[in-house]
Amino acid sequence: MVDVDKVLDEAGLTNPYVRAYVAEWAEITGADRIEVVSAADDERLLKESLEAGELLPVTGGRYYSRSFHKDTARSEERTVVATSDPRDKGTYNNWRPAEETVATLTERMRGASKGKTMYVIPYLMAPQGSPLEAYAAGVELTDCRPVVQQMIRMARVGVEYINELKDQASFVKAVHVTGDLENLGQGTADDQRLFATVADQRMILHYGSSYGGNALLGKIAHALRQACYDGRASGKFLAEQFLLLGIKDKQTQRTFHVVGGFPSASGKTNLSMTLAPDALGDRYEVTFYGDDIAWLWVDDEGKIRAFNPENGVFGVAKDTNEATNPGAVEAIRPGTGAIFTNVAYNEKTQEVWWEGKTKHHPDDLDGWLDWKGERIADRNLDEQGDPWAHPNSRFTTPISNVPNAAPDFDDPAGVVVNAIIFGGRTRDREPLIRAITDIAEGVYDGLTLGAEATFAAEGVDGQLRYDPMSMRPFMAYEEGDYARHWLKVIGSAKQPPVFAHVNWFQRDPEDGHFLWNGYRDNVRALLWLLQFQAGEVEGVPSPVGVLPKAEELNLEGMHFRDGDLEKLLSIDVERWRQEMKFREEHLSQFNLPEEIWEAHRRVAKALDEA
Ligand code: SPV
Ligand code: MN
Repeated sequence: MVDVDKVLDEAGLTNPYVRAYVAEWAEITGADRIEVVSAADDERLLKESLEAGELLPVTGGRYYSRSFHKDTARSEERTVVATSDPRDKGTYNNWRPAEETVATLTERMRGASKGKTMYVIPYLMAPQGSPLEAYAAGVELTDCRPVVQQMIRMARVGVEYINELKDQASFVKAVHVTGDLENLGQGTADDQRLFATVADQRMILHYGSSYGGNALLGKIAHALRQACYDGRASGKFLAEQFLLLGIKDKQTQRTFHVVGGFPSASGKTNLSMTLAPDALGDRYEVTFYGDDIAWLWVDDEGKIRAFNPENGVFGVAKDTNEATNPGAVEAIRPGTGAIFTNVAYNEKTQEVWWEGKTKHHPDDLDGWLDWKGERIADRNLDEQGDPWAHPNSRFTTPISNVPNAAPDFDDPAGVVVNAIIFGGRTRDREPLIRAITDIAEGVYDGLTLGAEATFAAEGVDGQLRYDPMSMRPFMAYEEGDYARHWLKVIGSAKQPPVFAHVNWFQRDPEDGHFLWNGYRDNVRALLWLLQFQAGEVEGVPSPVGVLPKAEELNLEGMHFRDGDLEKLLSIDVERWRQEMKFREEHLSQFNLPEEIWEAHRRVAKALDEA
């Protein structure tokens, strides 16, 4: 048996509630050793992992990790939210009763860390000193060392964050046990993996994966699922899968802040790290706060404020390059200590590569291994077109490495939110941008957010896979209550933000070309929104929001084919009427407040009369 008290004393871990929790789970998991870690241990832990072969060196002091080949993404089917109140059961949260879920996981974890070290990671999902600190502290226990190195990049890690808590008992218990990855039956009827957020006990129990999205418990499980639940339980805040960026007008010295929800593969990371287009760079500066999560609350003056609870970026590597995301390329350059997961690795030159990093893969195949660790030069003819990197391969790097990180990204007071945007990937119907000033209509728009089904098998062509507020995989309680909570929080602001829906992906129906250039030019749509909110432009009303007039957008340096701009700034009423039927069906799954149905009917009526 480990002498838990001795280890915790030596680490200076004084919080009595944390000590009791560590002792309890050390006994259940049966770990041979316990080690309390802080960010200062990073270098030593990296060295140990390199020696153990868990990490491989990448040029310039960076690192490579490969996860088990059946363990490369979040598993939504195996992820549940458990509480003791059946009213928390929603459409998307895979609700389970708390008692049986805790019992099942305790049994799976019993003795499962035998022979291993249990790392104790005290962390904070917030800048230190924030008004939401009571919801941000956690202690992850993990039997996987690379999880520690990733957590050090993604969160604030160290005993000081939990020793100094005002309410010593207010931290999330987050237990991660890897399990025997080769014998868990991933994807079969007898799948042993289970990832549970026991929300009303503020406890996270994840068993059966070492992939980031399932194993870095501060990120998805705590800062989204648990915080989504805590936000409503406390009545104080919203925790959303949103980006957060700033746009500074150097002429007026004003900075605007935008948060935004985008379903996966809709360009959220690229937008969050974008720069101003060259033509507007003298006047505007875009700054980065966060690519994935924002917590929002109303301050004492009635303003909506937000911060990014994370300290790093866990980004998709695929298609990251100078053109799509120069900020990310900078943030993972030599000298950043970035960790790459499941990309291709050259064991001779210690380089990494992924699809879209360069136009073609390296010509010389010598030394290259694919994401499974198999030699690319040895591939059979029929395997030659297979990707080198896993499509969900990732890079992990702290925000401080992002070149345009906002100077105040670490400010515990957060920043004032001027706009809340939603954006899907829609080939027709959705204009470039439509502004919404009514709060219920804005929340309604978020609830009907979706991404187009990519394959015919996923649904009717052009029909959306709805992803309310981009929170579908992270919803912690019933969606109607979620809508009520949104109306309550945003409705209590004295200066409510403007809402907007954006779409960078409209295509020409004939030859399929994109009508809008995208990338940095997307900032132009946001600039219009901020001017609209300030009353400097008025736009044109439509049944689904206010659209920009062409002359109100700053399009300096852009070129359009005939008719494209008109299409980007108008709506196809027939397509919208069709969409309203799908929306009705989608919303009927939830126990929605009347305000949301009223917003739906208002939009439907305006479309009928258009
Ligand atoms: C997502 O999947 O939305 C992510 C990455 O942000 S993961 O941590 O894998 O969930
Ligand atoms: Mn995400």
